[in-house]
Amino acid sequence: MITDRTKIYIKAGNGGNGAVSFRREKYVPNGGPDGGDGGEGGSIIFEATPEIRTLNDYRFHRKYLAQNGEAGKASNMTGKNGQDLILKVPEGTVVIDAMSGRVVADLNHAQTRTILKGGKGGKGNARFATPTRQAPKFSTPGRKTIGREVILELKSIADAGLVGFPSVGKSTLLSIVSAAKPKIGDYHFTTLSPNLGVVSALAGSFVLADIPGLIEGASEGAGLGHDFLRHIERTRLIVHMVDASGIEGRDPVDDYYTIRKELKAYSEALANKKEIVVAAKMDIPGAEVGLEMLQAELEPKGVKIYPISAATTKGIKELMDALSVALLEIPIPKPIEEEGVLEEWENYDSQFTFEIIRAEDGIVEVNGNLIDHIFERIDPQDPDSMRHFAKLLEDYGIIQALRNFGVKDGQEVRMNGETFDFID
Ligand SMILES: Nc1nc2c(ncn2[C@@H]2O[C@H](COP(=O)(O)OP(=O)(O)OP(=O)(O)O)[C@@H](O)[C@H]2O)c(=O)[nH]1
Ligand SMILES: [Mg+2]
Repeated sequence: MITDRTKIYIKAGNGGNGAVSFRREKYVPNGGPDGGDGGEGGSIIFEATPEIRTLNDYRFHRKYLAQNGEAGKASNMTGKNGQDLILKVPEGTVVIDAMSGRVVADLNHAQTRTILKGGKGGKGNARFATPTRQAPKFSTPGRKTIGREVILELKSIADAGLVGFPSVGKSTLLSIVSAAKPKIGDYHFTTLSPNLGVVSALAGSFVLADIPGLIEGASEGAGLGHDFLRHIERTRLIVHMVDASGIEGRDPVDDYYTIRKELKAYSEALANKKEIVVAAKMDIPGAEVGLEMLQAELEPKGVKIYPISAATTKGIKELMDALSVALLEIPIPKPIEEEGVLEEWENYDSQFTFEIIRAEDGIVEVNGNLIDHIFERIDPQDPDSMRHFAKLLEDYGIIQALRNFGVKDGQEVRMNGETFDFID
C-alpha cells in the first residue's frame, strides 16, 4: 500500500562547543589561549526529485538526525562540521508542522530546501583574548537545535487526473497513452495507489494521473475512500471517465452524477475544476445507447463528451489532443502558501542557551534558559521521564559540554537547583 501521508521526526545537528585550551610549549610557562571554535551542525535538507514516487521509505524509519558539529580543539583547531542529512522525497511533497498543522514548505517541483539549519559552532577561548584579558578561561557552547515532528503529505503534481468508478478503464487508458505500467484487472479496486504517466499530444506533453476508483460514499470513506483525491487536488483538469456500456449494470448518467457528488463533497475547489467527460468502453455492444444518454443529459449543459475504446483505441488520440489543448488555457497552479514556520523555528531555536560554571561551593552548575526549557518537560519522579531527560542532555550537547569542562564520571553537577551524578 502506498504511503502518501506520514509523520517523521527531524533534528538538525547541534553546533560543537568552543574549546578552552592554552598553548603548552617548552620554555613558555603561560601559553596564550588556543581553544578552537566548534564545528557547525549538519542541516536537514529535503530534496524533491522525480526519481522517487512515494513516501514509503518514511513509513518504517521515522527518525532523522543530522550529525552534530564537533567541539573545537586545542591549537586553534575548529571542530569538524556535522554532515547534512538529505531526505529525498517525491515532487509534490508538502511538509507540514505536526504541532500546528501549518504548511512549512511545498516541494512542488524538483528542488532542494533546507528545512532545519544546523546549529552554529561555539567560539573557542582564543577568540576572547584581548590585551587586558590574555587568558580567557571560557568559550561559548554551540547552538543547540530542537527536533520537530513534521507530516509529509504527497499531493501529486499531475496536469490532468482520471476519476471514475472502479473498472471503467482508467488504468487501461493510462497504459495506452503513456509509458506507465499500471495494474489492470477485471475486478474493482485494481489500482490501490496513484500512477502517473507522461503523455505526448498535439499541443505538448502533460502528466496524467490515474487514481483508485471512487464509489458512492467515497467522501465518507466508502471503498478506498477519498484520500486519493488529494492527488488530483493540484491537477488543472479532471478527466471524468464513465463506462458507457453499462456492462456492470449501472446507469451511465447516474454514475456521472454520483462521482460529481463525491468530488464536491471532497472540496468545492475540486468540483470547480474544468472537467472533460469521457464515455469509455465504446466497443461493447450497447455503449452507443449509453453515450446517447450521456449526451442528452450533459450536452445541453455545455459539456462535450469524448467517446473512446481502449480495446480498439478509437477516440483516444482525439481525447489526448483535446486534453493538451485544454491545458494550454489553464494556468499552472501556484505552490501552496508557506506559513512562516521556518522563520519561527529559526527564532525559537536561537533563544535557548546554556552555560557551565563552577559555583562558589565548588560544584559545577549548568544554567540558562535551555535548562529551564528541559526541566519544564520532565518529571524527576518518573523513571521514563528521567531516561528522556538523559537523552535531552545528550541531544542538546550538554553532556559533551560538561566533558569539555572537565567533569568526570561520578562527579556532581547541579541543574535547576538539584544535584545529579554525572554519568558519562
Ligand atoms: N471492452 C473493453 N474493456 C475495457 C476497456 N477498457 C478497460 N477495459 C477492461 O476493464 C477492466 C478494468 O480496467 P482497468 O483499467 O483496470 O479499470 P480501472 O478504472 O483502472 O479500475 P480500478 O483501478 O479498479 O478503479 C479490465 O478488464 C480492462 O481490460 C475498453 O475500452 N473496452
Ligand atoms: Mg485502475
